[in-house]
Amino acid sequence: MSQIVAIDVYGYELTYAHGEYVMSSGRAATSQESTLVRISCEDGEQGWGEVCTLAGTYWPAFAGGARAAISEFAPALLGVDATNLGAVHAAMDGLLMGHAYAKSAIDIACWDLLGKKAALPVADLIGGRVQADFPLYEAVPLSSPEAMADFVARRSAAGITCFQVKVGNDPADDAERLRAVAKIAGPGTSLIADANGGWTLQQAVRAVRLIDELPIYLEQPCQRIEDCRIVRGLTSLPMVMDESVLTPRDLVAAKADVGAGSVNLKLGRLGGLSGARLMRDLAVSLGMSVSLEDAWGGDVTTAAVSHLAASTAAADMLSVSFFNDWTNEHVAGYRPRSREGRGSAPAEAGLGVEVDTDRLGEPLFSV
Ligand code: 0XW
Ligand code: MG
Repeated sequence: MSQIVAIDVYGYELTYAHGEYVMSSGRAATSQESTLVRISCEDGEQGWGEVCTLAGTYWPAFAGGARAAISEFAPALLGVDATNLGAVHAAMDGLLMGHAYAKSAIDIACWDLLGKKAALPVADLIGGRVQADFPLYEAVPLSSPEAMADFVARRSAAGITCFQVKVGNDPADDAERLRAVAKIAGPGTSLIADANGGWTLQQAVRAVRLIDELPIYLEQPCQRIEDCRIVRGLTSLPMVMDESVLTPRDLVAAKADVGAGSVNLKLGRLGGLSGARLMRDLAVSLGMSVSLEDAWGGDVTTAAVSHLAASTAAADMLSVSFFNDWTNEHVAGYRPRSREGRGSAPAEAGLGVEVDTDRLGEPLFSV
């Protein structure tokens, strides 16, 4: 039992480590607004969570929305037992429907707290540590074929063996991008072409005709799940579903209707570690592999993702990202830290990272 007595909400800026981050449909940014929450309990225990939405056009969420939603339900969390995740979600859901991304930060902080109380790393609480370490992927910002091939060459030299290649603009140009990257990628490297739903159905039909022979996965070619199903029917490329999977029902549809063999699970879209663990276990039981991450984030997000990945069997995992390698600002001493393209989860209790509040300034607000 750890009754919540205070919630502090901090904002900070995360700049992209490789210049400009570009996705389909002209979505581009050099920095993102992230939100950290600290939950304090009457027994002196504290937990940290983070949510970073990737601007306001990646999914229906934005930094100001996360902060407004948290300020809405935070008062209802005072007095709630932070180690009782069911009670925590009931308190939030009782005030606000949806807004899974805002709830995600609170959920992660409560898992951190529960782990500290139990003196166990979060990985031990959400399935058990089954991987000591795991390979990390990095996204290749959408650019010219040459610049994208150059990114892959540079980051391959740093030990990265999986790349998510951003596409989803003109299909002929995208095919050039993918060919350039496939040419430079080593034999042990996996490539995932992620259109982020940027192709119309007609564009996606043209695209798969041009890229069908390449050794790549195809992620979320179109926005609508029914368009992805049509595209899957026209290509032999293995498919990954991302943006359109929000619920267990969507996940079953991704497998049964679309024919996707993998799903990209993001903490913020699923209400935190609780929702992501549920979807991870469901995906694995459906025979699908999973990509594990969030939309964006810093050290705290990376720590949460590391525990989810460490508790997922290697055979069930398609990819994992450590966003603290993609961003320059480190609120927890740049931990967890990747090594030669591989990540691992901290061994300490909870998330296993210490946030340095001196790096954050004053909270945006507290309840
Ligand atoms: C959310 N993203 C756009 C950020 C990272 O590049 C992962 C990615 C995705 O869509 O999978
Ligand atoms: Mg994606």
